[in-house]
Amino acid sequence: MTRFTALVALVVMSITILACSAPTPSPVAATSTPPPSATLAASTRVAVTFKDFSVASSAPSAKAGDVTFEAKNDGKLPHQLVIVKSDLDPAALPLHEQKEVDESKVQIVSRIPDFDSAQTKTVTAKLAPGKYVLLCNVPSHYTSGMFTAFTVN
Ligand SMILES: [Cu+2]
Repeated sequence: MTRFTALVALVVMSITILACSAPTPSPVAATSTPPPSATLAASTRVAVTFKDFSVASSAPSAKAGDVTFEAKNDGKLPHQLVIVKSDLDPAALPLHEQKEVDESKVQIVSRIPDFDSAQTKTVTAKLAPGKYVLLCNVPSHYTSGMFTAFTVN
């Protein structure tokens, strides 16, 4: 009983000493989870809205560098975001079997695979100046109008 009490006292003392000598936890928490403002400052953010069947971006262009695309599926069907670098007319990219963009014939910079209705997904890509097309390459979606032009300056 007395040994147990002594042990408890020792444990309590140790915890107190540890708590006093330990560095304050707030700077650690701050470095492990940067505030949202730091993320915003680090890269340009562009919202891209997907519907059945259209793609619309919140801005027509961005500055060269890291660009974060926040893709929101406001449609009923699953969609995807494919970022293509191309000087071609956005409506005239080479097709595979008249249904989808032939991905072997265009320069794909980055993509978000199929994401469901009501989901929002993000991808960050380092973009060089030039002309781009943001499109959905689910079969027949591009030919149904799911693309929009995007310029990087
Ligand atoms: Cu689609």
